[in-house]
Amino acid sequence: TPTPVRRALISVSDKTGIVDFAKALADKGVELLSTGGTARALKEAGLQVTDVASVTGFPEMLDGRVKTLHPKVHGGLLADRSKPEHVAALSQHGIPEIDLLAINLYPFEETLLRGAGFEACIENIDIGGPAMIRAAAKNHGSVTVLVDPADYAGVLEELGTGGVSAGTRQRLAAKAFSRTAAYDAAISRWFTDAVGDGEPTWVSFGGTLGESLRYGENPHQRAGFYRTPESRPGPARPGVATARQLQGKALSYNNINDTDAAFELVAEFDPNDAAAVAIIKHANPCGVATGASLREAYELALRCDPVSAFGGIVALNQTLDAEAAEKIVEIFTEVIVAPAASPEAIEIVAAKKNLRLLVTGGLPDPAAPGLTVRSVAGGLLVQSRDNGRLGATDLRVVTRRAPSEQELHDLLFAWRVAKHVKSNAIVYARDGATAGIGAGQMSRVDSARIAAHKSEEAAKAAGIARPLAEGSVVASDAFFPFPDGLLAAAAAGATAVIQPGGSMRDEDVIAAADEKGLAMVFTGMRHFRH
Ligand code: 93A
Repeated sequence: TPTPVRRALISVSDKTGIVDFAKALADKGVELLSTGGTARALKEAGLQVTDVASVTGFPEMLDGRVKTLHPKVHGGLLADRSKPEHVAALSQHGIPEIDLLAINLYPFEETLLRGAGFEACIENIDIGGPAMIRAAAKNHGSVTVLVDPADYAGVLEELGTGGVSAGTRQRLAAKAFSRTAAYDAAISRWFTDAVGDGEPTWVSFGGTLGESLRYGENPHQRAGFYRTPESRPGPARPGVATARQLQGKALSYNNINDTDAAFELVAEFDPNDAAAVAIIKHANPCGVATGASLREAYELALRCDPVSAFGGIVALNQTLDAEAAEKIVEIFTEVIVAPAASPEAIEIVAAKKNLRLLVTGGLPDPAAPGLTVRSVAGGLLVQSRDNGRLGATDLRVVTRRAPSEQELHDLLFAWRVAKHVKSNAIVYARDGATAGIGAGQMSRVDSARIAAHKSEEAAKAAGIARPLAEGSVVASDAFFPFPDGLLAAAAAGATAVIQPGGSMRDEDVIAAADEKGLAMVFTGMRHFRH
């Protein structure tokens, strides 16, 4: 049912169209309440207006910070007229019903855009206005809320036919909540930025500036890189672009995507424990290894799949040094990313003009919270980041044989790598280095076989008599639905297994492992990645 309007509260910073609107309301017999500046403008136009201060019994105070924040105002906006108790409470406390709120907020965004200083921006954060908007919008069953002068005319028209319809009140309430949400988003973006570490950023009000990229995943696709507002150079944080490019060609869409995958992976390994290197192609690792030095780790990572590593992305968990740089530049590499680089290393890389060298200032924390976003037809999929991490005490031994200390070490290494391999992921590892990786297959047993095949090829290329996977351990990002995948891993020479467990046929899989003399641990955690 349409609600009549007997009393309206008008409080606007942007006075566009307000005198005409208020006049039209007064002509319909609507009583006008208003705040200081608005009341003055309306009185000057010859309208009869009640000051809010005379309703609340308080003067506007604290430079106007407190004008409408009072039960006499909020009671009138929030009382549900269909509830007799609400109506009774208003009359008991002498609170006037407010049927319509016409309002717009202190011009925070405009103040920001004209380049005002911190204090001026703070002073232009409206508190009472959003409170009233939200009160009126919540109570749209009884109250009409107008946050946009463009809506004045339509409401006047409806008032001419007896009242504002429920549909209009709802639509206006939705618009009102959108307005307060956008207003607060603008404040939070600016504030977060203002209290940051002082670097100029790319943030412009209303969004972030995108850097256009030459093309997308393929040359016929257009692309850009849009930084999140909090993204600025500084210590690496997950989900935040902090890298500085020291040299090389402009980064492509695929470079950025792959470099991100490479660096997130290598960050799994504490630089204080060991040097670690990951080589990435198409967002999957070709090889990952830890070592006594970056050079050693790089050589071991490269050994895992030297053919695929051609044109890859190399990520390091420690400062790039000359010894590692010398080795890395021997083959064609697209990007090197590291927390830092020594002057000698920078000089060595400089000989390869196109090679992109990125330094980040630190490593992202794999355990940190955050969000990932992906687009699908019709919307966005958002999820919390896969920040799951396990230690030895989180593992449950399910076989007769428990893993040896060395196996346990390698199992955890393989598990950390598997988290960063597209599903279905199978990772063989030995002595802190991957020995065969099977990625992105629709069947787990295929991934196990591909990883084994790669370990044979890698051994041949390195002149090693037996496949790298022999005597290795194996990680599976999700449970083995049947024993076949596990048997394929056993056939490849794996001696221990890490996997989530939880299959209907866990018993069969465990029995197969026992039969082959394998040690197996369950993580209770899955690491799908698509
Ligand atoms: O300073 S406030 O945060 N505190 C209040 O209690 C309050 N009530 C209304 N800002 C408040 N307002 C805002 O004042 C309104 O949102 C509107 O933008 C402005 C209108 O002030 P005036 O009528 O004095 O020009």
